[in-house]
Amino acid sequence: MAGFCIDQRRRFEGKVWAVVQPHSVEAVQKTVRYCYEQQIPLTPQGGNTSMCGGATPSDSVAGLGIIVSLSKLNRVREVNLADNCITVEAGRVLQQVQQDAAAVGRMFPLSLASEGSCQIGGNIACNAGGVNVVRYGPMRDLVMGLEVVLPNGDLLSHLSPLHKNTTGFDVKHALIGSEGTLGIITAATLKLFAPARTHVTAWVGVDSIDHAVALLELTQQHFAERLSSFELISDFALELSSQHTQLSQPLSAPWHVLLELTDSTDNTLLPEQLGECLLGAGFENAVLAESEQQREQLWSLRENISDAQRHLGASIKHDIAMPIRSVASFVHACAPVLQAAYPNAKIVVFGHLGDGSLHYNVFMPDVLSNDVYQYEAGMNALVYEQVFAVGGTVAAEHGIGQLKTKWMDKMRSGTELALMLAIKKQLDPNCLFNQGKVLPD
Ligand code: FAD
Ligand code: 2HG
Ligand code: ZN
Repeated sequence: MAGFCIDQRRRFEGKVWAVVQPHSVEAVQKTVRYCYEQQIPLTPQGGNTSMCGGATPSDSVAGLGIIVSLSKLNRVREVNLADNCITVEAGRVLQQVQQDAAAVGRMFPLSLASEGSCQIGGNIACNAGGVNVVRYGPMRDLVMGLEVVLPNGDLLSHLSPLHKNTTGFDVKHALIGSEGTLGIITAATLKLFAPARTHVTAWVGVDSIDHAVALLELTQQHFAERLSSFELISDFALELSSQHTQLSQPLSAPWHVLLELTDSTDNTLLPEQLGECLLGAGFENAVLAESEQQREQLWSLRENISDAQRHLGASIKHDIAMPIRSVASFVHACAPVLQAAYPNAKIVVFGHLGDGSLHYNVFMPDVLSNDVYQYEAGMNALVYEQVFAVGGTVAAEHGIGQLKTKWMDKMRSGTELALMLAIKKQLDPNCLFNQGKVLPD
C-alpha cells in the first residue's frame, strides 16, 4: 500500500489499514456504506498528484481508515456530439480524456503538467486550473453534470447533458473544489469544444512583469478569445528548466512570456498578425514557433519547471492568485522582505499570468531536503501578508489539502466558514471523509 500512502512530493505520509479499488459505482457505495456504519475514516484518491497532501491520509486517521482509489473506475460512459459533451468515470486519466475527445473530432481543454497521471475526479475535486484557463476557465467551468456517492452511501446522480437547468441550487458546485470532503465523485459529464486547427505559439522576452501585463492587455484586445494561454516565467525558472530538459533557452530576458493563440479554422494569417502586433507595440525580443516540434519544445520548457526545480531540494510552495494588475507590485514587495529574512533563499516564480495565478516557490539550497519545512511558518507569514495586502488568495489551483487548513479563516469570512461547516455536518456528520483536510478543526 506504500505508494498510496505517500504523496508525490514525499512530504505527507499517512497510515491506513486498507486500500480499496472499486471497479463499479455499486462497489463504491458498498464501501462507503460500510465505512458509515462502522465509522471508518476514508480518503478518496485519484492520481495522487496533489501538491498539498490532499489525497494521503492525515495524522488524525492514525492507521484506522482506508483509502478509496478511483483508478479502476475509469470507463467512458457516453459521447454525445449533439450536446458536445462526454461522460467519463472519475478514475479516467486526464490525458486519456483529451485523447477521447480528439478521437471524435473534439477537444477537452483542461491541460496541466500532471495530465499523464491526474484523474478527472481529482481535477474536479480540486477545481484544477492549468495553462488554458485564460480561454476555457478552470474545471468548474467544464463540468455539466456529476455523479457522486455521498458519505452515507446514497448516490447523487446528475449526469444529464442539460445546457440550462434553473431548478434551485446547483448542488454540483458545492462538490467541485470540495477536495473529497463531501463525497466521492464517480463520474462526470464534461463539455467538449472544437479542436484547434491553428496554433500560434510565441515566446516573448520582457523587461518586467509590468511589461508582461501590458502584453496581456494587448493580446487580449487584438485576439480576444483566441488567446488560449498566457504564462509568465522568471529567468531563473527558465534556467532551471533549460538545464533539466537540455533544451536551449529561446532568448534572454529578465522575464519571459509563453503565449498561445488558437483558432478552430485554418487561419494562415494569424502568425503574421501576431508578429505585427508584437513588433508594433515594441515587443521585439520574441520568437514564434515555426513547426510543431518547436512548439512542443517551448511548451516543454514551461511544463518541466515544476520537475526542474526539484534539483534545488524541497520547496515552500505558494500557489497564489491575485488581481492581475497587482502581480508586479506583489513581486516587487515580497522578494526584498523574504530575502532580508532569509538571505540564502532562492525564489522560483512562474505561473498562469493570464488568470492572475502565480507559483511562488521558495528554496533553501543549502538546507537538507525536507528540513526546509522548519522555515515554512515564517516564510508563509511574510509571503501571505503581501498576498492579502493585494486582495489575493493562498490557494489558486492546487487546493487546501492538509497543508493550508490554518489559512482558511484568513481567506473566508466567519459566515462563509459556518455555511461550509453546516454543509459538511449535514452530509458527513461523523467527519469520516478526508479528515483533517480543507476545513479548520
Ligand atoms: P489526487 O491528488 O489524487 O487528489 C486530490 C484531491 O482530490 C484530494 O483531496 C482527494 O481526496 C480528492 N479526490 C481525488 N479523486 C476524487 C474523487 N473521485 N472524488 C472525490 N475526491 C477526490 N494543478 C493545477 O490545478 N494546475 C496545474 O497546472 C498543475 N500542475 C501540476 C504539475 C505537476 C508536475 C504536479 C505534480 C501537479 C500539478 N497540479 C496542478 C496539481 C494536481 O495535479 C492537480 O490538483 C490535480 O487536479 C489532482 O488530480 P489527482 O487525480 O492527482 O488528485
Ligand atoms: C504548474 O503550473 C503547476 O506547473 C506546478 O501548477 C507548480 O510546482 C509548482 O509549484
Ligand atoms: Zn500551475
